Amino acid sequence: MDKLFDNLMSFVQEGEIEASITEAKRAVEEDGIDAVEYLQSVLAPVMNNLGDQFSRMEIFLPDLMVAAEAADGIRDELMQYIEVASDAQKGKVVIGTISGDNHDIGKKMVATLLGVNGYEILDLGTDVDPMAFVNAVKRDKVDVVAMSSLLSTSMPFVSETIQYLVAMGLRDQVKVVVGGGPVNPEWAEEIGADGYGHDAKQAVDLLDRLLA
Ligand code: B12
Repeated sequence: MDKLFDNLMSFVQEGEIEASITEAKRAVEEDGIDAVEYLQSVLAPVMNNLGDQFSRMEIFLPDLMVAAEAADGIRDELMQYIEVASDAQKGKVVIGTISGDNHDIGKKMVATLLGVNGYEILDLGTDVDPMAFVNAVKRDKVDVVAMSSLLSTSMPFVSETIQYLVAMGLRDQVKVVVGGGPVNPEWAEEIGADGYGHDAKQAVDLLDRLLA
């Protein structure tokens, strides 16, 4: 995986979006790497590494935007190799990135992996208003509300969503799970969520456990 990480990292750092996508495709087709494994073990670490570089001010926002475009392109390209479960019977999940937050790379990865593992996914996108999650519980009878928050400034809206669910008598009908950079298990417990997932794989394990 180290070689694949280095390959992808160098293309992304050079801002070579097309070459990044071609490299991901090559890894799957020629090296025989499983597409989901590539997303989890190559693309995610590359993005996280770039995040660290951004924090140290070694790279800047335009670099991140190019990286995000490459990540989106790679995910779209690799979808053709990923078998989404046609009998999505494990449960229905509404997922979204909370109000004020437009980060969606990780959220899409979680949605993809849950879909692959037999969950029906209703993806509300990014910058999702708390009431939109509440409405999905009311209207669409979802089993799980999954909220992603990458910005500390948006975290209060995650908590607000749970408070609305409680106030409207809907909290007992659904499981609520949370994830994203600044989120941790202690905070998840504090705001009354049912669980926290550190990555997309953990999200699947968490839902399997909660809905068992
Ligand atoms: C890419 C990126 C961007 C891209 C986003 C593109 C896109 N379409 O998503 C762009 C360039 C647009 C961007 C913009 C901004 N960003 Co930004 N960004 C990042 C970066 C580098 C990577 C995020 C990412 O995609 N990681 C890879 C994915 C795979 O990981 P992930 O998102 O964490 O998701 C995994 C897990 O967290 C988990 N997970 C995620 N969601 C969920 C949900 C559930 C339910 C579960 C169970 C699990 C789960 O599973 C995922 C898959 O494994 C992070 C740094 C970092 N290390 O996180 C900063 C970061 C999140 N950004 C940051 C900031 C400040 C911003 C801006 C405000 C910058 C600015 N000054 O304008 C804007 C905000 C715009 C907005 N309103 O949202 C800060 C946030 C700080 C904070 N704690 O509040 C970070 C941490 C950078 C930093 N160190 O300062 N950003």
